Amino acid sequence: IPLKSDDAIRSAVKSLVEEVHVIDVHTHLFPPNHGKLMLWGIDELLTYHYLVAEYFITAPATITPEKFFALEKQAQADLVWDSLFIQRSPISEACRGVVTTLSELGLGELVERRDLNEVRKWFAKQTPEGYVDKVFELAKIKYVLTTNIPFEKKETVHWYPKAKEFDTNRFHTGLRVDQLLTGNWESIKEALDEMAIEHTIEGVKQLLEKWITIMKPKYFMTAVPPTLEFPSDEEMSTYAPSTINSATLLRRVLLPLAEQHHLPIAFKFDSVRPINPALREGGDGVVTTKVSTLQKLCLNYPKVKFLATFLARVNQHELCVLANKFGNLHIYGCWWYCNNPSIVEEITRIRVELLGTAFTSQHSDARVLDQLIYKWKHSKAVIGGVLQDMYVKLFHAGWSLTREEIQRDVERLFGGAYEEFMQK
Ligand code: FIX
Ligand code: ZN
Repeated sequence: IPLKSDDAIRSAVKSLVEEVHVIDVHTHLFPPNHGKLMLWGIDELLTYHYLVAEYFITAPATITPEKFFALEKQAQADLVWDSLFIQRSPISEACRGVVTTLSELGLGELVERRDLNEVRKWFAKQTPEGYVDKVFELAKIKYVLTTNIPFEKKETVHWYPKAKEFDTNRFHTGLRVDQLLTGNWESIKEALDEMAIEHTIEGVKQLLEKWITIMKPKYFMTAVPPTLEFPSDEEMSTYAPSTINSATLLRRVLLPLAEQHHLPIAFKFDSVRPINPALREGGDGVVTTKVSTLQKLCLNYPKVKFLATFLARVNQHELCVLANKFGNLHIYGCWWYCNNPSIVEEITRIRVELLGTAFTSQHSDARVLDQLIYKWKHSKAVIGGVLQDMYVKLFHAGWSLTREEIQRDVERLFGGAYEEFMQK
């Protein structure tokens, strides 16, 4: 039965978006059996690098980043809590996220009393396994994609020589290979040595093929350094086949592997790292790079599928135009400094207007499990609002709408379009 009024449409869209179970196409989460790599709980939430960077804007000169990072996690969290939640109101997006998370967990009363110690006691009673169930249920997550770096020893020990078993229905892996595009030969060499593979271009290919077999990733993922331009054929022909640099690792290793193994490459453009190294993970910045680098990849590698997200706000429009031209390109999420309601709203409007439902509206980028709760709640509120407007406009144009039709579209925007693209 068609929905008969603006109000009926708005309330249907609102509840369908709230209720949809999402596929989170990019996170930095780990399953419980990865030990300390799995981050969760109040102290991790408070020391998220977004909050640490915000803390340092106004931190006293006596607390340098060096001193801060030398403290125990709980002491770091105390400083952030006191500065950003007690001395001022937590109105930034990252701060509000902590508040939303605690409220959704049912700790509203403790938040009301600003009782950090009671909050800690509540978390101390949770188990990692039980907490994963709780968070996935609250945040309404079908499954998440994880970030798995074959060049990080602290990660690879969980996979090699013996792989740990974990819940692969809820944690899908992504093979993260930034070291190739940054030409970080030191860490590539270490990984080669670990598996006794020779230090050649062929060797790097072999290494990644081993990791594909071990990790069974759904895609390759890498950030694209701002200095990397798509190397021309002419440029490539000047390199001896054995030359190892980011251009050859891109064109002689990553792209051929993607094609041979039918693994899409998920790119992240426009980050620059670091602009203030003392802040560690929080020290990276944003820069506007050329969207045409991606256009060249899509054009020259029609058999490779690309997922892409851009960090610079000004690139979002150009990116949509690109996605409108290439069936081998799929846009995902509003990344990091774009994951703020004002920008999510703007980006989502442009995307729907140019692409309809052929994109993935958001990813969480959660590093701390609990963040799934607020990142999805906040994003859904904004994206749902935009969709309400879009469907009401369509209704006024003369198109009748049913709840089922809207549900089909919403499912696409929160994971279905990603799966369709992956299966293409
Ligand atoms: O490159 C990435 O995957 C980024 O998302 C992270 O490195 C970044 O630190 C982050 O957490 C942003 O949300
Ligand atoms: Zn990330």
